[in-house]
Amino acid sequence: MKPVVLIPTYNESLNIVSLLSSLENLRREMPFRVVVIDDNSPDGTANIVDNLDLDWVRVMRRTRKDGLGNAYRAAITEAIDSNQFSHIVTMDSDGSHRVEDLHLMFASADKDELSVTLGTRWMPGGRVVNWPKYRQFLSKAGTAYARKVLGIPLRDLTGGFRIYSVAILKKLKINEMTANGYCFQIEMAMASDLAGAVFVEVPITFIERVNGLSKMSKNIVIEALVQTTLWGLNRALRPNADKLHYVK
Ligand SMILES: Nc1nc2c(ncn2[C@@H]2O[C@H](COP(=O)(O)OP(=O)(O)O)[C@@H](O)[C@H]2O)c(=O)[nH]1
Ligand SMILES: [Mg+2]
Repeated sequence: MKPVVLIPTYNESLNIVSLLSSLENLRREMPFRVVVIDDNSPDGTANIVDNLDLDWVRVMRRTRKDGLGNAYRAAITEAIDSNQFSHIVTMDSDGSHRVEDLHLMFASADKDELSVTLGTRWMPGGRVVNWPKYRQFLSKAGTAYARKVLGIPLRDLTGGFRIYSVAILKKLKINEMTANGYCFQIEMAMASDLAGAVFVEVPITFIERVNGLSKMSKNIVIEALVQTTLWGLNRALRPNADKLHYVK
């Protein structure tokens, strides 16, 4: 495997150094590279990473806060086009996604050419720690709704801790995707499903951040609800149209 780990950041100066240091330990077993995708964080996250001067970490500097979906799509496209990687990992920067779980996820990721490995909270063995009740509700309800409306039998559709094989990503029309908040994760799962992904769900422990602020907002929840409903209606009214839209 030749993985690259993509880590989006917005004002994560208090979290990014310790995450990179944990990842450095895991690199002894799996020498992946890292791209930090920073939206010009006012707290200087990008400079902090550059000053660490790690030859396995690169910062993709973007000009302004432009949403998780746009940040990921830019980095995913660049990683695919570089032809250097076999797998792309997506991971939060705030310590919620544990490096020890990534270790377990790597073990599942090379089993199938078209694999998508999902870090999953809502399955036996999965847990959340210190997450407020309303966030747990939003996450569970969001997955349950998307699962029902889109007919994708997965247990954590909004989670962002994943490993995609580059082979499955190459089948997708990434530029046709528009979801920008956390429903980016739902859109990626839906498109991968349409492209014939082999999903593997790995239980993870999600730990609420200790430092810095969540970027979750009401608009992000509304976007997810509206988008998922529209995707579901589209799917019911025009079967196969979404496959043409998302799959090359
Ligand atoms: N580059 C970039 N990263 C973002 C943006 N919004 C959120 N993130 C990052 O995405 C990850 C998840 O966001 P977070 O605020 O922790 O969301 P929560 O865990 O759902 O509360 C963190 O690493 C954030 O820094 C954005 O607009 N641009
Ligand atoms: Mg978080």
